[in-house]
Amino acid sequence: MKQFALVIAVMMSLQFMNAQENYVPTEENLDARKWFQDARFGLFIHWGVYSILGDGEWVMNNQNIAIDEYEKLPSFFNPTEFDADEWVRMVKEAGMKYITITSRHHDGFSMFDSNVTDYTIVKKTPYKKDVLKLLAEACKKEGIKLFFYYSLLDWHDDNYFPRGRTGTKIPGRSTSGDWEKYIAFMKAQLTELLTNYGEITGIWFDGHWDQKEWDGKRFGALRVDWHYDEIYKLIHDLQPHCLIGNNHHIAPVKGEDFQMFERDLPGQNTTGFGTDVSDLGQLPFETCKTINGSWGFNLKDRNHKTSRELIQYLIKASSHNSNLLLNVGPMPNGKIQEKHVNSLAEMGKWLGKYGASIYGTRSGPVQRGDSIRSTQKGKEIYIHFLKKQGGDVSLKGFKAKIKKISFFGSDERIKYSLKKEILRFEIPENKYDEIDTIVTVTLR
Ligand code: JFZ
Repeated sequence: MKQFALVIAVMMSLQFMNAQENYVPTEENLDARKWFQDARFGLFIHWGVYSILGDGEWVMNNQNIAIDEYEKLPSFFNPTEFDADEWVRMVKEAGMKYITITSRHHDGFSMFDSNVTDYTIVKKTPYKKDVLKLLAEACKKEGIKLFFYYSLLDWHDDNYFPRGRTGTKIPGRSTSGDWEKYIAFMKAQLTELLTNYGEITGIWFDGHWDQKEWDGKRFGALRVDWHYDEIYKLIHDLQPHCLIGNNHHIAPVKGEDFQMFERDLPGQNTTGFGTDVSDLGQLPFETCKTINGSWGFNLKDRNHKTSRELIQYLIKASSHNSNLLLNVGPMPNGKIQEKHVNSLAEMGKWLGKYGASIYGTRSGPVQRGDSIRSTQKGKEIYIHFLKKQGGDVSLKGFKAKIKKISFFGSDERIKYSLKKEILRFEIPENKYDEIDTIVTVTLR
């Protein structure tokens, strides 16, 4: 019986996954993965015509806005204050190395010039400009890498049929459609995105889960074939280095280049819909997180995290061997709310001082829940103390041979003892930092 289930599972995965089975990443791709892991920190941008309503990017679904009503939104999307250079400057000052921006979200509206649909920022808004093009140019000038978020799920397109689990109460959705045409449409758009905007460092897919059976508790089988084999191959053929990630919350699918986590650190599943620990793969990790509680602009969301919380989250992500993709939802005028701009500037200031303990590091050997995390780069181990605790520290299970210990950025040595794999030293009261007390252990 068990074997039978396994055979069925394998058949299903073959039928529905159709991964890029023979995918061998190119040299360029492996280099890009290394760059990605070293970068550690990027900006996520959720921006679309939904921003006008100030109620998040799911507003069409959450308020059940009919197709023909929603189609009025583009006619008043006019972000006259948008300044791509200003966004990129902000990103640089925050110490971020890349941007991932929504090229098309679940509402199906393209924030770029496309020849395969009229439902685009260029054809339907008074603004008329291709904001992705403007951003791509600004990024290129400043050496910031660019990723495009691309939704597989579409609440607007007739050919997104069969319908998924979401958007079922949106009035005006067609009752028939041609799935293969929808796949062809996505391929055409991805070709545009990977042809007209110079070097694109990655594509960030989302929406896979819309086509999974759901019994209110658990996801079941997938109902469609996403043709990942063809889509992933197309991307890698156009730009071999391009890093493919998919927010499907399952183990990596062949053809992908990084594994992403949503509102959760790798190995944790506090949201309940996150990736199972058993599905952690070998690819570079990225976790995405909001500054308040929303991805798209939400006028009433006051749940802003403090810069201390955000910095500590970045440290935790790095200690989990993961990047942090931190989100902002720009306003319909093209500005990013001041509170978020300020928090990013604070993070940048911190990274300006302590960046060596984050950039280019991998997970370190000492991890104690929320209070002590560590990162490592070569012979340097950075132990991050995130909470104030008694002056004497003792860390069990420390196996490496030590050359010296000091506070980050200082030559002054800290006295320590290392016996039976227990590392002991003292952090004096005046050395405690409210955000992060970093002790550098240099190995022999
Ligand atoms: C997705 C998007 O729906 C959301 O708008 C945002 O872009 C975020 C980064 O990614 O969020 C999800 C992902 C998975 C589920 C729901 C929302 N899910 O499994 O039900």
